[in-house]
Amino acid sequence: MTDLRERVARELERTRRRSAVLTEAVDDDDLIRQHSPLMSPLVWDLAHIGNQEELWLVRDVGGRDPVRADIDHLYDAFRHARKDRPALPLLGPKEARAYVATVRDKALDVLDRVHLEGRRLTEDGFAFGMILQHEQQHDETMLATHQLRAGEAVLSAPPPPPSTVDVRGEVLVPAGPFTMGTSTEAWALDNERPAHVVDVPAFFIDAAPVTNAQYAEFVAAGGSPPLHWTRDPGGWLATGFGRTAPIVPDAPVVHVSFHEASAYAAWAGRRLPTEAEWEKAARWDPATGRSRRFPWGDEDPGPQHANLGQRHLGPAPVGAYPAGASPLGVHQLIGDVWEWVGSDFTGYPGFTAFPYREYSEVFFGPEYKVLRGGSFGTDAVACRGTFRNWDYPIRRQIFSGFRTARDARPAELA
Ligand code: AVJ
Ligand code: FE
Repeated sequence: MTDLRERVARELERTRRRSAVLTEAVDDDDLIRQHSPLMSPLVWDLAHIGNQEELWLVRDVGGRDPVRADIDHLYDAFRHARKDRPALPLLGPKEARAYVATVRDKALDVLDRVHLEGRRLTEDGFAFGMILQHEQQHDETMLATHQLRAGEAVLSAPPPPPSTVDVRGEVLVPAGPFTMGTSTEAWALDNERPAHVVDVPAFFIDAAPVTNAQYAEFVAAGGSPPLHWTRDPGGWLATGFGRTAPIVPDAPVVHVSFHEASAYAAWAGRRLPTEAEWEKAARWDPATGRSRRFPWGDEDPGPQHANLGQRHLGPAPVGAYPAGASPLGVHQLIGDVWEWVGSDFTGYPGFTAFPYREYSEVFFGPEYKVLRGGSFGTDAVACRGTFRNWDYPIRRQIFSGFRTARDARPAELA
């Protein structure tokens, strides 16, 4: 139990340091400005992180008095669209920093004192895990805002590791049932639950995400370039976080929409994997028939497994993470780029919203497509083999790429 509380406190602290980097890298004027109508001002994300922490940990779990009930409406994502947020009477940079620090002190006090057992919201520290993942999700959103921001580079990180193995072609995933989703992962969110068996016909899936070089061929054949690409006499350039350089041919393509990903797949005579196919490729262990937490097994992600956590500011080349491959030899399913799959965002059989409908359920339906596996901008705590992200199919400001798949033909299975 103390272990759990210590782990939560450590992760809250580590995550807050990242939020601080993302909001201290720019000046006050930049923090309150809107860098794209698709995104909130960074100072909105910061206070919203604190407001969610106040609502769930201080008020609900802790039963404490509100810190700032008067500002709840400003930071309710359903009350004001992102494009309207700059015009709101938001907390300024100094006030927002003081607010999140006050809330954090109270949340840590709640963490020290609250009984975690006997209430589903706090069992295994769920509410703390949810709020931690919420902040990490906004850290990725803020990173996407940085990517859209014009001007000098303000963030830096070492380059991703080089490729060490040759990864190419496709992998056969044999037909049969597998367990999709989870009923046991303590901090899994409602849309990942419950575990259920899905029978998946045999299919082939790319051993790696589609690369810049592969995607550039599609662009040459009439496809749309990804966001942040510009043409140069010598080839394509990509701008990342204020730095422009030639595209890395063997790195996964990033900043493509679902529509562009689908068009590429059709051009290549293939299709996007379904969500069930993606998860079977990522979790199914052919030796035991069991579904694992990650492609490499049940161990939490380490730097040897996957490009996660904003350690690097871009995807690593294909073949950079052999230790993260699945038993069947599918690479880089976790980290690098979110992967569009060909499925709508819907609830699994037996889904129940928890702890609030607005996290997932209100987004179920055909308007949203699913992305899997996390990106270089996703924290390891907010990324699992079962984790589901979603967005509108036209969106490409997120760190989105894809891989392709196809049905297996009977003659290929003999
Ligand atoms: C899961 C990334 C689609 O950013 O809209 C953050 C996460 N939900 N605050 C989003 C989320 C509420 C969500 N995504
Ligand atoms: Fe949020």
